[in-house]
Amino acid sequence: MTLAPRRGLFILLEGCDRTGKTTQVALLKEALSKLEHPVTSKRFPDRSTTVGKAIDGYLSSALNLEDRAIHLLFSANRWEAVQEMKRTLMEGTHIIVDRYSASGIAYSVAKGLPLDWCRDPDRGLLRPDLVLLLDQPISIAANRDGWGEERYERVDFQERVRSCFHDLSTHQDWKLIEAARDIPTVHTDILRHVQEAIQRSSDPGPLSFDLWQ
Ligand code: 2DT
Repeated sequence: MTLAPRRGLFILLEGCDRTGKTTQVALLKEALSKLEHPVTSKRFPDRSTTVGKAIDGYLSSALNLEDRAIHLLFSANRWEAVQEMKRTLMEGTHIIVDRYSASGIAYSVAKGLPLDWCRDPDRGLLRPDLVLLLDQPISIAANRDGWGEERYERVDFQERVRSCFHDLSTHQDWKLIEAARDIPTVHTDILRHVQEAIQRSSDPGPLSFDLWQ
């Protein structure tokens, strides 16, 4: 009898714009690969799908959509990835994800949409095993080169997104990562949390399709 492999962990990095998520996802992936953990990464929005192309048009301001319509497209973009993510995790590969449902909620709540309404379309999605919230004062991000090029890069808006991330994190066991430090220090901190999670979950149990439930 062949035993099924121990399933992979769904590791999520969240945070406001320019908190270094993309850099940290790449470093974490490299570090876990070196430690011989099967690992892959993914980011949302996934702009490669039909839904993702519409989202990309919206983000680059080529397309205008109602706030609720774009919110539902972001959610659909996560739902359409579920089967592929499930397969990858069940094969024993960890997935490091750059943004997910919390971004969906935080950015739409920052536009003024009600929290419950924002959460509803994502109810029952695959739940992450570990959430790392990269956090820093918005003034630090706003001093980075190129700030203001993206649709959402405005200080007042990002302040509201940050505050929503904080509200979401208080109800859950998220790890708050102080992102205003040098890249290797932040990486070491993240890797420590991830290694602890991997060690803790010698048997991570079945996948949970109960996000926000
Ligand atoms: P990147 O710059 O990280 O590609 O993000 N966003 C993202 C939402 O408004 N809702 C969502 O559900 C997700 C996943 C955050 C592009 C922008 O899209 C926002 C920034």
